[in-house]
Amino acid sequence: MNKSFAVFFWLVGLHLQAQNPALLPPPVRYIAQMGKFTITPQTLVVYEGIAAKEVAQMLAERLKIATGYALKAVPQKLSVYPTSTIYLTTNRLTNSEIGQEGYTLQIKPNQIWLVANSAAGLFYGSQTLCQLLPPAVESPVKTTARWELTCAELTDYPRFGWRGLMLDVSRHFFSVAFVKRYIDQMAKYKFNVFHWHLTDDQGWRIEIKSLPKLTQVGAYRVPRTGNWWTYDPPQIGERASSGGFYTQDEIREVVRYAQQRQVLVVPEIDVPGHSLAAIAAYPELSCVGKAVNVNGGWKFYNVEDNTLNPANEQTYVFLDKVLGEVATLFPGPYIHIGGDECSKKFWRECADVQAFMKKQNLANENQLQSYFIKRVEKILTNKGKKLLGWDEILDGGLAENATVMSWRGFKGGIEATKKGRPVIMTPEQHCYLDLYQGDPAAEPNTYSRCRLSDSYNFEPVPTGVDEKLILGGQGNLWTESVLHPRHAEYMTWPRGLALAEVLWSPKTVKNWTNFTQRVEKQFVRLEAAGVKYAPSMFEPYASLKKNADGSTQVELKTEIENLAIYYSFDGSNPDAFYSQYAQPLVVPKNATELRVISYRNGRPVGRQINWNVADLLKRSR
Ligand code: TNX
Repeated sequence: MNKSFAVFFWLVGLHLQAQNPALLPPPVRYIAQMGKFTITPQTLVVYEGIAAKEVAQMLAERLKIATGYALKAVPQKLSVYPTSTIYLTTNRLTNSEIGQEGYTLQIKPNQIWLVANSAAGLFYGSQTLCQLLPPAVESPVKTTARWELTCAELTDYPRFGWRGLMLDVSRHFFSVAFVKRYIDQMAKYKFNVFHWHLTDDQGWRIEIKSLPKLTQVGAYRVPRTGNWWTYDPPQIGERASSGGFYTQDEIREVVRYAQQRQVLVVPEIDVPGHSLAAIAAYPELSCVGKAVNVNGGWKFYNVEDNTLNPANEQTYVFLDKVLGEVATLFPGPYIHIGGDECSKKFWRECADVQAFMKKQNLANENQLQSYFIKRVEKILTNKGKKLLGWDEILDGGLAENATVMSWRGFKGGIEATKKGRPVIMTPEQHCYLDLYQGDPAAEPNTYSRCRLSDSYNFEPVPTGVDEKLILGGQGNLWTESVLHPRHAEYMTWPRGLALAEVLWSPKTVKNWTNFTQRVEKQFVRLEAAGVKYAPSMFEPYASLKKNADGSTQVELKTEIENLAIYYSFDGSNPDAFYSQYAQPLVVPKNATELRVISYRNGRPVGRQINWNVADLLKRSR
């Protein structure tokens, strides 16, 4: 090749690379091309195949809202369309590589071709298409922008079939409107499972028509605000005025809404433990049989009996009714039955339960729990549903067809795969969205730690495990300390972005620095959509460094690279004219406060963090 030609192609290559989009999750393949496609008031969305209709209409609607153009989705009729047409089709030959959820996207100057084998593939392709447009496309109202897409060819499909987020609506109740908004956000990042934690000790949130007290009594508790587990129990005469539940119509509405966004809703009815709200409604279901209050965040574990009595036939009658109604409301194959953290204390102390165990030849309470779960599995099988449970369902012997959700690390999941059972990995150290994501001094009260990088470093398939048995993974938002919907968003994003990428994209694309750059671009989109996110990845976090001479120094780090940290010990607010952190700090004598802030390119990023020095020095490490 002629030398100047080579230089020309090298320059073109550089140019295309520079335009590489910030897709999150990144696709399997993206090849940029010359030229641009522009959305104009005349742009048509054309669909071919019945599966494409709803997705095309949703895409047209979304583009219409953002651009203000009267965009329409129309069925394929003519063979030639005006310039600027977006075609969605399931009727064309695609490569077998993309499977049921994949798609190919060809963006040319006058046409976009989105081709898939199913509505799901088209839906994910249209999410990608929107991410290739300016952030203004996220806005819920008309905005101005250059509605251009760089020409490109993409091939994309997910690594895992189960890409979930769980929302706990028991500890704190969240409205239907918020749940839909949450599902909307999930769908943009190609999550496809919404695990709805509907019952727990702190509230029963789903209407069961044959057991009305479950929501009349079980959905409400006395109101409390502050730090969970420190609250006062109900005072005499105090009304249980805080809570709520979803009617069956509302449940159906959410299920339909999720379906349109290719999201499977998996309901959880948490038994035999975590059942205090049900027992508050029907006290005869517990071994102790005593009247109890729905818990509102005061200590009760092993004090009040929150477990269903597995020796009482009425328990199974109850479950048959509950799961019968749940099964008709949720068309998906799975019902999650919890199974976690069941206290065995009340079973141990109950004469009826002990006699029952003897009769059934059950050697211990774990075997009794396993007996219980197996009976629940029978109930579900009769209703055409599959049992899913937390890894405690392994204790005492796994039910025959169960799927296991591994939360106490990977251990339970690995054990289940050895029995040939499918697993969803959701280990707390990577997937718990309720834990601290930054330094506790800057974050709302919670416990333990799961930083953005911890979520990003999640690898769902442990070495030596059969990959086929790992259905995928999931982030779990427990809401003991999440009272406000904005806070639920703050806890979910950006850790949800990390999980979206881990669960969708090929393992080979993993690159932390590149990921954080794309996260920053998504922050702009989240802002455009009005969704709250945590800026914690910019902020310093402190740990103590013990020196050989017995002295202690404060070490500061940030999750993302190349930030300058400025600090003060004098109680004033540092900026870029203060000392810059370079090495672990010796706390000056009599200093009571350490204040720090991150800068990049001369501008502050993230929030200022203030530590009380005495508290900081109490940290073990
Ligand atoms: C453990 S994870 C629980 C939940 C809590 C969560 C808090 C699991 C199956 N059980 O009940 O909300 O920890 O992080």
